[in-house]
Amino acid sequence: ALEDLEIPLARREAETLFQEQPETGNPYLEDALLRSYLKTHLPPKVLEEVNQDLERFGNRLLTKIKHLGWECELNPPVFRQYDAWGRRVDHIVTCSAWRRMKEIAAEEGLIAEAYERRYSNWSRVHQAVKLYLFSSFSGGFGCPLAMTDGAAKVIESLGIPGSLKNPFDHLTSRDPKKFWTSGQWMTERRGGSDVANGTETVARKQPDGTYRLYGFKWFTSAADSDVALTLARVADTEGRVKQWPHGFSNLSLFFLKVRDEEGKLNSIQVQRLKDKLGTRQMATAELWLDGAKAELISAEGRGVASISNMLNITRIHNVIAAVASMRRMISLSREYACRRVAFGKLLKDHPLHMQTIARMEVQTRGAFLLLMEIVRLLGLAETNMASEQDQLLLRLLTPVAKLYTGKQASAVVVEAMESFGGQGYMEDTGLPVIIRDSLVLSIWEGTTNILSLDVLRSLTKSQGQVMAVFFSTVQKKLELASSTAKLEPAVKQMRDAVSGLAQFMQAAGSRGAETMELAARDFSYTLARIYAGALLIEHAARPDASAADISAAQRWCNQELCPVARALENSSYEAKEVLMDSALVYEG
Ligand code: UCC
Ligand code: FAD
Repeated sequence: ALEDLEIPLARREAETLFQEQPETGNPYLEDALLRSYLKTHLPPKVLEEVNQDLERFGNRLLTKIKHLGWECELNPPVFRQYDAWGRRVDHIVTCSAWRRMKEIAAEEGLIAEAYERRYSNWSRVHQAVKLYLFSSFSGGFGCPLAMTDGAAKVIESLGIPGSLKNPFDHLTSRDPKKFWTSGQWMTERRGGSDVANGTETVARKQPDGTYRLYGFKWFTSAADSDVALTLARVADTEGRVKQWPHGFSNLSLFFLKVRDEEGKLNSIQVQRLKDKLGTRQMATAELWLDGAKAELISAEGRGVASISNMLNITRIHNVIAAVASMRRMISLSREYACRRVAFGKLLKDHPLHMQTIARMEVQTRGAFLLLMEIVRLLGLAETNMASEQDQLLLRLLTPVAKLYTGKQASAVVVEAMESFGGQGYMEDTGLPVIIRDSLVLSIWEGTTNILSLDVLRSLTKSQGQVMAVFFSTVQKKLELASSTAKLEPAVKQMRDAVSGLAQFMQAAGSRGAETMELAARDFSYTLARIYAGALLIEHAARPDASAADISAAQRWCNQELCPVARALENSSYEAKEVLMDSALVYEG
């Protein structure tokens, strides 16, 4: 009888030993680097208002939006092809929380903020920071917002033509009833990187001047969106596709509404929804365009160049999502370390565990400052306050940051998962969602290699000028820090890396395009590490910098800052290595 009693007692005792869930607070108030960045850069009046807005928004995220985000994860979109009576409806059914996210995005001005420009050049920073805070709680809604921002940017850069005035107002509206989102349909089956050669969709001109599109779009995210920008080849009335001279990709850019006034699809059929590893809260569809009515919005044959305005914005949103996912995982991880005990003490009191999280923190800080630098430059460009140098730098740093932070996010979130032990691997903690959703960041909006080649494109386009701007900007930031004794070793490491990069540029210049193509990835990583290092040093050189700011700069600069220098020494970019790469990959 005594034994019988002991079992329930033991169980009762065990039931009090649940693992505690990490609870984080207002994400704005808990983000020391974000707050110190804003304090350093925003004019006082702007800071006062932005600070209030972000604190309020942080509370809203914590108390309302977070739960909606989780609902989106639990209720992913479903595809209903037929109604009960056998009629084809192709309905993508989204959950109420997803639809509520759209309303919240409008209410918070998550797109509007950037186009109203009430804080002039600082509006972009304000918008980006809100999106950054929103990202990890948004249940994937950051994706349609990225493309909406991109579409608004394209329309604005076209001077908001009369026919697009109404769509522009919808895309940038704060009214939840009026707010529209946009898709970006570029990828077809034959290729998502090589869009110019991969696009089979044709556009036939109609007597009223509009076009009808015929083709198959292989990946279309946020397929429940109201409108889309897409690419097609213009054909004549016989269906023959025009040939364009060199410099024209054959593709043109189109704007279309996904549904008509009655809610009927615009001669579009949904083939199916993609069965994705992550971003499952958001519908990515395969679409047949079967005569979809569309408006040509670029010069004929200039589709790729015209949609690049969208790409550069969505790539910045990708950086936002990458930094946000790292920040979220670290917030949870450091909080967990204050609750979980191992070997008789809290995880936070195990130096090796803290070192592991601190390394992630350093990566995240570098990525965060890179993000802020890009949106600062974008804000200047959009308010006619950017110098030519600023514009060149923005063009260069956008792909650099996208490719670098996409990879960082994958590494950091996986490392952070381990910091929860087995719990990190459990679905219902929500942690695997962050990991799955981060892994796509290096694929969509251009893969790492494609973005590395885009970095080279920006060099070619500026005839090398952009690198002169890069070097002088980094030098200036280092000079500002030269009187801070504690930063001396970091500044020295940076100067060595900068001269390694300069030597590489000189050597590569005499070797031709093949060397640069092989070096493109290492080169882009070099730019990312050196520029982020300069930003960390600049931030650490402020009079009110914290010890952590200084340490972050020192530690960042302790990593290999200039991978191209070593690779050049090892002859990694020589033609014989190309053959050896293939031999290695295909042996056996
Ligand atoms: O993946 C997608 C959506 C995912 C869901 C949304 C996620 C949102 C973010 C996350 C937040 C949570 S949409 C699909 C994305 N697809 C890509 O990114 C395509 C990847 N491929 C490329 O990026 C290629 O580099 C291409 C297609 C852009 C270009 O290939 P080409 O044919 O070799 O292009 P060219 O001939 O070099 O360039 C054509 C023109 C040139 O201008 P001109 O003729 O004046 O010299 C280029 O300078 O386009 C210009 N151009 C650019 N300009 C090309 N890229 C750019 C650029 N990035 N910025 C400015
Ligand atoms: P490929 O172009 O076939 O590339 C395969 C591999 O080859 C990649 O690793 C690439 O880096 C490498 N490669 C290709 N060319 C080169 C080269 N010249 N040098 C070196 N390496 C090279 N697209 C849209 O248009 N709209 C969307 O809404 C959308 N949503 C998406 C959602 C999800 C979840 C995913 C996963 C993708 C989505 N995409 C969308 C598609 C995405 O943009 C493409 O998958 C991506 O651009 C890569 O194209 P691809 O899949 O055709 O790969």
